[in-house]
Amino acid sequence: MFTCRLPWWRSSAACKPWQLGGFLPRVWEICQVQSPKGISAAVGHGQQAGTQEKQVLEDLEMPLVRRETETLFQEQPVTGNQYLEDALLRSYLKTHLPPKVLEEVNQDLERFGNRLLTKIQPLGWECELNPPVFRQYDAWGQRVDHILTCPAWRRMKEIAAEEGLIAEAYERRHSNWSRLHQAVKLYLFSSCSGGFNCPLAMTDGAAKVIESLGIPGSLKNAFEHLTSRDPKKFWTSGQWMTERRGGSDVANGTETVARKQPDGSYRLYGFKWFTSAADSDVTLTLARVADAEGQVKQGSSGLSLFFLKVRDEEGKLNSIQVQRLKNKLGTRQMATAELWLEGAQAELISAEGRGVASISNMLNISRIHNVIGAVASMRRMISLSREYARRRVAFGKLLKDHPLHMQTLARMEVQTRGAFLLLMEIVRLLGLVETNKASEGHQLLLRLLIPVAKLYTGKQASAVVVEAMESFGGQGYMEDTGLPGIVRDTLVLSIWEGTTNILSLDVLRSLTKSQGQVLAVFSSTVQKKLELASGTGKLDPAVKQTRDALGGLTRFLQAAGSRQAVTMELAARDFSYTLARIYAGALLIEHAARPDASSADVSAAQRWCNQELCPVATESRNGSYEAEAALLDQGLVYEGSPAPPGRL
Ligand code: UCC
Repeated sequence: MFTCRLPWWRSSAACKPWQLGGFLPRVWEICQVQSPKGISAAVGHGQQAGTQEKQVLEDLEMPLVRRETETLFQEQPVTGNQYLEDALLRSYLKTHLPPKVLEEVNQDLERFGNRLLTKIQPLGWECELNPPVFRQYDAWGQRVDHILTCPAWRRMKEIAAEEGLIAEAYERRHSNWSRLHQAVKLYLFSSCSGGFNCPLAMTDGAAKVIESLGIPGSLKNAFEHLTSRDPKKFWTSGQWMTERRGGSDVANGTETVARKQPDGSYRLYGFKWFTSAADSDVTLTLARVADAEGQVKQGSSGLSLFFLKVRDEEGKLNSIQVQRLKNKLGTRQMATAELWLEGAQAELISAEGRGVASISNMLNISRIHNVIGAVASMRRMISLSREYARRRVAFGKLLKDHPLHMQTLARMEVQTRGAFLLLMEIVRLLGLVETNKASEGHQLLLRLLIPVAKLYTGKQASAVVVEAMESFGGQGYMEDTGLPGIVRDTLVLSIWEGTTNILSLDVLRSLTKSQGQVLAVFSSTVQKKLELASGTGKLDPAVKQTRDALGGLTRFLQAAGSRQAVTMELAARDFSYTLARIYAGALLIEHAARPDASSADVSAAQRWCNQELCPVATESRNGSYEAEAALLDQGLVYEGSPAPPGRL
């Protein structure tokens, strides 16, 4: 038996003799050969294949106990440059980017794809193997509170700077396409980042908050660090929002108090229950400013936003104590800590009482990163499943020749395509907003689509990666394949940055705040996309299904005014799913209506639109929400009374 330090999926270079350290080249040869059922040898090994085949046959002729080593290996899926292998991504860029931008972006992504494959994936795996360690005391009993991260994690930070994974969005060298360029790089980086995508999400959010404040003088230096391409200068940021009393209900859960100092700065006192990437350099956090009598205002309007450095120049914590690191289901590569703020020096950066509104700029960016992570996980798992299906034999033929297996992969692909196009749409809109090219309609649409995409893709990704894991059979459940790690890290995507229900309520918030305008823009944008695709023959049924769904949505909304608030709340999740499905359907149709669209593009649009596109109308017609409201009213839900069929 041997164990390869890198799992096969992390790098196409896995199992190469120079990475197996002391293992014999013989092991390498055998690990690359055919299965006895006749799968072709790996491409590119040409002449070697004959010798290897001979060796396998010789081995197989021996009794099992005498075989030099085991030959009945599972076939290892090997993927290449993830940019070059992503047909949808490439066709999207080709369709939307102006030629000059496309040329530059294409070059950068191809190079980055190679770097990811050869250098970054192995580092990501090192991060998996070496999670952070918390050392509270030194050998002499002194409290030190050190969070020790591995060299690969620290190298990821340097790479993030070198690649401009934050900088790209703020330099704006491709004008409104800069955000999209950055998002695509993050999408490629995400599933081999060893969890470093998390601090980057918050760093981007912090830079965004500072930029939206007009980069005040006191934060200029921080902004330069957060958006730097210089690894020595680059800072990451945390986002300390969650306290013991509430992760979702920030307004009522935040107990941290800010006391003003004679020099105008503040000192923060409180306890932060979840602080992701606690090794970050700086953070944004919420607190209640105490008045002269030490009193604070409760609720949302009592919250203000603060910026603080986690450590001083000498690396000493800023009056912060680390209580412990969290023991999480996933994202174990990243240190999430419980922190006591014991007078941490901080700067007030929002107007007093406008903390939630100010930090929502950060939330919206980190929610987009969440979408990036979701789409990236789905894409990664499907690439691997597809590769595996090309190599693995069951019942006498390759998995790819089993119709039921391929139907499962195709369904996952359709989900991933819809999610990918939603992501591209959001970052396209964000790019317009950030370069003052957006209309009011674009801004409203962006406000609506961020929570919609976050909640929908978070759920989709969890389902898709679990399904993809199953497509490997028992192998998918084995830790050293790396697949369970992807699954674990994906499951958090429906939780952090706002759960599905909280995001569904945020969708309603955007509707109320804009007095319904967000939906008017949503509807007209979908209609425009459908008009462009009308009359293309194959897509006509999909166009009709989407139009019908839009009609159902409109009728639901027309009746909404007469409904009780509780009914609208009960409909919030289905309503958000409806928006996601209709909009993604329109995007898939638009993409499939291009003159050079592939048959896969057309088929994805057709399949997507074959699903229930307007669940909120169906449920509403069935009277589900009223029935659930009545059950709630009578307290029956708590007594285990079943919800209407098919609903959770
Ligand atoms: O989990 C966390 C870190 C994890 C690591 C991150 C990595 C992710 C990337 C992954 C990469 C793969 S940090 C914790 C995350 N916590 C949350 O997301 C909080 C969830 N809760 C909510 O979102 C709630 O809806 C709250 C906290 C926003 C509700 O607060 P309030 O105060 O009760 O809400 P209000 O009163 O409705 O809103 C206050 C103001 C309003 O503005 P004004 O006063 O002008 O009317 C709202 O319109 O804030 C505005 N506002 C927003 N504006 C609220 N939400 C938004 C929004 N999303 N966009 C714009």
